[in-house]
Amino acid sequence: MKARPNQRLSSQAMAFVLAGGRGSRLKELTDRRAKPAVYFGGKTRIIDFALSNALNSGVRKMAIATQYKAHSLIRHMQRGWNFFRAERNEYLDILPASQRVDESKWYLGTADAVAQNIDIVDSYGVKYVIILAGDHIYKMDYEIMLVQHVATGADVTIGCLTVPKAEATAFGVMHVDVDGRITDFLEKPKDPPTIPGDPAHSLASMGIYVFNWDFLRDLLLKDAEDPNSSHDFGNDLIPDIVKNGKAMAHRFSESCVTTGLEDEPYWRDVGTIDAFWQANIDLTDFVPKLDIYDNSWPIWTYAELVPPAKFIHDEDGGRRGYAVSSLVSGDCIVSGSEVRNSLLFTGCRTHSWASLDHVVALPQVDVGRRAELSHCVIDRGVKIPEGLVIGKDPEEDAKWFRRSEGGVVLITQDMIDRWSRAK
Ligand code: ADQ
Ligand code: ADP
Repeated sequence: MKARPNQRLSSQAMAFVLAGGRGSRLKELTDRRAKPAVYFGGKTRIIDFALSNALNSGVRKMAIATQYKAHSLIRHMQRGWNFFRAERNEYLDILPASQRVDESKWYLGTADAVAQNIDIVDSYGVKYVIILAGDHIYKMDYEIMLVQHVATGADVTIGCLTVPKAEATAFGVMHVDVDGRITDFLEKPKDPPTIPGDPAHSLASMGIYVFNWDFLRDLLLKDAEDPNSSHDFGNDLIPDIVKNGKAMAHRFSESCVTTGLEDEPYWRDVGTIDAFWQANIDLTDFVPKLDIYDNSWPIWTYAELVPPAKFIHDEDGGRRGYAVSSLVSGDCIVSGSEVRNSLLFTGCRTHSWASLDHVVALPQVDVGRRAELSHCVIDRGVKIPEGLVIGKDPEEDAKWFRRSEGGVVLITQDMIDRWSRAK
C-alpha cells in the first residue's frame, strides 16, 4: 500500500487484541468472565483502555481474539463497540477460538491466536499490525510507536517500561544497546537482569508489539510448523527475532498520554485482587495518577442511558446520605448512608445507616441497612445483607469471604449465600 503524503501510519495499521487469557489471579472476579471483561473505573471494562487507545491513535481496524469465558466480553463488544462501518473501511472482528481453522483447536498460545486468523488480517489489507494485550490499564498513542518502528526499519518494535527488579519476574525482560536495539530478551526470568547503572530496575516488555504484516505473516507460518514451539510471542517469536533479526525497544514514556496532572507514565496490570482494588481506589485520590476525565483521550465503553446518581437523607431525615472523596456512577442511590474513598459503579444502592470506606462496588450492588464495609471489592449484583460488617475482624472475613494477601476482601453472591445460610 502506498502512503499518501501526511497520511498517519495508523490508517495503514490494525490492532490485534489478545483477550483470551484467564487471569486466574483475579479469583472469583474471573470465574465467569475473562479478565479483559472485568469492570474498571466506574463505567468501563479493562479492555476498553486498549481499544480506546487504538481508536484515539487513529486505528480503525481491530480484531479481538477471545477464548476463555468470552460471553460477557463478546456481549460488551456487541453493545459498546458496534460503531465501526465497513463502508468507511472500518472493521472490528471478534475472533473466538475454534471457529476457524479446525473446530477442535483452541488458541495454543498468543502467536497461534494470530496465526489461526491470518486470512482475516490479510483481508484488512494493512501494512502494520499492532499486537496488544486486552488486560492493561494505560493511555498510549500507538501512532508514535508506529512512527518509530518505520523510522528504524525494525522487524519488531516492542513497547517497554521500567519496573522494579522484584516485579520483573512476571515480564519479558530485555537489554538494549545505546540505539534502543534489543540485544537480549528473557521471558519471565527467575533472576531478572537489571538496567546497567540501575541495579534496582529492569526493562520490561509491555506485551505490545508492532510488526510489518509481511514479516509477521512469514514468521507465524514458520512457527506453526515448529514442533518445539509453544506458539507464544514472549516465549518463542520475540526471542527468535532478537537473535536473528532486528528488534527495537519503544519506551512507553514517549507515547504515554498524560494531561500533566500525573507525575509518572501510568501503566497497570490489574491482575490481582490487591492491584485491582488499589488501581480503582487510586482514582479517588485528590490528584489521581490516571486521569479519566481527559476529554482529549476518551475511554470509550458501552454506556447505558441511566438516570443521575442521587443522594438522600433517610426517611425520617435523621441520617444524611453522602459521598466524599469517591466516584459515584449514574443510577446509584446513596440513601442515608456514608460513602468515603470508594468507587460505586452504575446502579448501586446503599441503604440507611450503611457505611462504605475504601470499597469498590461493581454495578448493581445493593448494600443493606447498617452494613459496615471497608477495604473490599464487591462483585456485580451482590446483595449485601443488613448489618454485615467487613474489615473489622480479619479472621471472620477470611472464613466466609476471600481475603487477599494485602487484606482486601472480595465478596461474591455465592459467598454471601453461604454466609446467610450459616447465620
Ligand atoms: P503474559 O501477560 O504472561 O506475558 P500472556 O499470558 O501470554 O502473557 O497474555 C498476553 C495477552 O494474551 C493477555 O491479554 C491474554 O489475555 C492473552 N492471551 C493469553 N493466551 C491467549 C490465547 N491462547 N489466545 C488468545 N489470547 C491469549 C506477556 C509477554 C511478556 C510481557 C507481558 C506484559 O509474554 O513478555 O512482559 O505480557 O504484560
Ligand atoms: P458481566 O461480566 O457483564 O457482569 P455477568 O456477571 O452478568 O456478566 O455474567 C458473566 C457470565 O456469567 C455470562 O456469561 C453470564 O451468562 C454468566 N452467568 C451470570 N450469572 C450466572 C450464574 N448464576 N450461573 C452461571 N453463569 C452465570
